[in-house]
Amino acid sequence: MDGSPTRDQVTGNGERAVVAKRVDSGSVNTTEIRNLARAAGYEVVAEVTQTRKEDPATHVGEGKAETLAATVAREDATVVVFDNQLGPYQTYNLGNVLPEGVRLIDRFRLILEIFGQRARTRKAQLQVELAELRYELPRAEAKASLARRDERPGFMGLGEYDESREEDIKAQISRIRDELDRIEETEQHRREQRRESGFDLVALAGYTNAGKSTLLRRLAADVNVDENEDVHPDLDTTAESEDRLFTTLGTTTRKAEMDQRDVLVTDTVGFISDLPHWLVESFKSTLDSVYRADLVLLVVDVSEPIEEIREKLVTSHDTLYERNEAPIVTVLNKTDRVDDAELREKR
Ligand SMILES: Nc1nc2c(ncn2[C@@H]2O[C@H](COP(=O)(O)OP(=O)(O)OP(=O)(O)O)[C@@H](O)[C@H]2O)c(=O)[nH]1
Ligand SMILES: [Mg+2]
Repeated sequence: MDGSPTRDQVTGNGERAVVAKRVDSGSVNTTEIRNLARAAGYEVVAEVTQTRKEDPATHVGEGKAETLAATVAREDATVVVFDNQLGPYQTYNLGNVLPEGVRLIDRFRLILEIFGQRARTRKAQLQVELAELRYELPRAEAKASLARRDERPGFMGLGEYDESREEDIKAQISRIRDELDRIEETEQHRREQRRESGFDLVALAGYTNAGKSTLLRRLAADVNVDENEDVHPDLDTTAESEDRLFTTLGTTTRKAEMDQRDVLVTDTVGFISDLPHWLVESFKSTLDSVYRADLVLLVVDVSEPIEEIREKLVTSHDTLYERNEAPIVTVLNKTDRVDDAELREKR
């Protein structure tokens, strides 16, 4: 039930999903989790929300869990997407309430599914794999320690107790880390070469769907990829834009048209709120192109409500905070969607 999907398992695919979300207080906003579910390929057919403190057994209250099950049955849904993080015990209990065969995933599993679908390069695939293993490790540890305590195999149907699984995960994590380290070294070397040949390195960062890839195409000159292949193996003729979360997963670097200086602009994966530390860490190789740039352009979608802009800026700065070495300049994007008065206010 809580098992990792295999690498080539296709998720989403128009499956009918019910979105669920609990908050401690205030009103519940499901816009982002719905967009994430859609980005993963699910059709969101209903939502179940609750404002109350977390129930240790079923996350939402017992009655709400029943409502959720009834909604899933009524809508003929096959997936429940929780915006909250679910513990292994809660996953197990909710699984018992839901109709047979319904999959239950949380926000992080969902983001991992999206990343898994978008991962094209070796580096992106390794990073997704690393994040999945890090997601699984504490769950394997919990299973093992509970099984040890109870001196019985298996923990309440959570699967066969197998201590070697834990060791296995740790070994895989360290193997992937080594490979990613080597990739990082190569990329660091490439950045140094580029600086030596006179390029300033500018990185586009910002919340997912802010318009980074669109801006890259605006800034970038046409580059003959073949001609530059040796020097710039990560040059790409396209940087896809779409009104969808996490369109971009890998990095794309292009030469920008500037009067005075030679600039290389890099587009990369977007930020999102409530990401656990291990997930951000897993994408360190990709985020390094931001952290190690000469200048970071932090792209903001100015057409959104001011509160949302503020929250997304906080998330972006949090993500950059620990590692970023470059100065940050905030860029207000999508200005065509607001009038002058609104723009002045948001500035
Ligand atoms: N109106 C308007 N729309 C824009 C502008 N810039 C981007 N968009 C739209 O916003 C959506 C997201 O743009 P992307 O460039 O894909 O955004 P991104 O930041 O690269 O998103 P991810 O790769 O998903 O993190 C697309 O539908 C774009 O067409 C702008 O200046 N004005
Ligand atoms: Mg993009």
